[in-house]
Amino acid sequence: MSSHYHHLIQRYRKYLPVRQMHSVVSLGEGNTPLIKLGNIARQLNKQVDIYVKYEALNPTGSFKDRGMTVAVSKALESKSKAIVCASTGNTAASAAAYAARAGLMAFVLIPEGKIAVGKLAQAMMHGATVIQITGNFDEGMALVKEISGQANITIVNSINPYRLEGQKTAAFEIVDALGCAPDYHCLPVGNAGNISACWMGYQAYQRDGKLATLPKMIGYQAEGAAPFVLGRPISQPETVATAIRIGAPQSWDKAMAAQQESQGWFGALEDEVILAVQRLLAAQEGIFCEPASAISVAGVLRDIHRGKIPAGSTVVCTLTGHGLKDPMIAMEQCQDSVITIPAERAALIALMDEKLSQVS
Ligand code: AN7
Repeated sequence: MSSHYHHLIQRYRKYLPVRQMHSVVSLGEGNTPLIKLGNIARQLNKQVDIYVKYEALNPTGSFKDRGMTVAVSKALESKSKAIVCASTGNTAASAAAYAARAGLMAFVLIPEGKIAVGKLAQAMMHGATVIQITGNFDEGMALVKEISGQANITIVNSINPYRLEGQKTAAFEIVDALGCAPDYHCLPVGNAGNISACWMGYQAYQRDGKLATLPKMIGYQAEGAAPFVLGRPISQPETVATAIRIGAPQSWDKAMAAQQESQGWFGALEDEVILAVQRLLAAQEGIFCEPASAISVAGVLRDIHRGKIPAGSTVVCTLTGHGLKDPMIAMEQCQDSVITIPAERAALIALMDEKLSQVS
């Protein structure tokens, strides 16, 4: 491997189904930081090492780019003219960007009024045909599946196997960074592609002799959109975490297998808890992720508290998307945090003195 990082297909080509390096469509995805929590971890009543895999630092701000680079490279190889997906937002943003890069058309179906504004802006700026449907993600997904088989159009949802192939590289990077697998790998679960992909990655490394023990895979869902916790799909998912507002996950069997084979579990968290932990990560760790991502840390904190995750454990939480994706939800939570003063020295000093006196 060259010391200069290019992209994940090059770094992990041995494990990926891409053979023609010249047709790779890349924006420099992967190689995201694994950050150890400090202030939050110190406040626990147990010693647990919690790392976050900050997938927000992918080119379009979410983990989707890992899968999209492979899926779009393969679409180009197979002479597709267009890509299509249903999306709660991040897949649409990623598909739009990689299509722009590849010179392909992108059609993205989004649930009307239920996607974060940053994601919508991305899809629009990258020139995708943005199609709002008067229905939720699951209905959009069903529609996309109905048009599968159309000549020259490639579906880039995670039912496209190349998406999961690319996304499994997150597990490789975690093992490469830690030198082993974590004891627990916790992820938000929507369509359930990512938890399935990471499990594939750990298994591939184990087969290759790079890993002695596998992690337990833990999937967290929002209370109003928790089909894995209920054990069946639901028709009206609802949550503030619009990214994972999904009731009929496409990778059901794969995710179930990951949980069962790894002896992990699924859990559900309330919207208020998700938002509180989103704020906690931002305010106490300097890490800004979107609500859907915060659920992984929210779940871990709860399961440490409940004793399901014991002292001495090493935990990795995937922070799947950037906080900037959803500025509205962030602003709503911090309504009163901007202070207006006259542009005068005395007013500024008075304010700073007051604030400083509150901490000492
Ligand atoms: C930030 O963009 O499904 O369980 O259409 O955007 O692999 O679906 C997004 C999912 C977690 C869940 N966190 O991952 C889409 C879409 C964020 C996400 C998930 C998504 P999967």
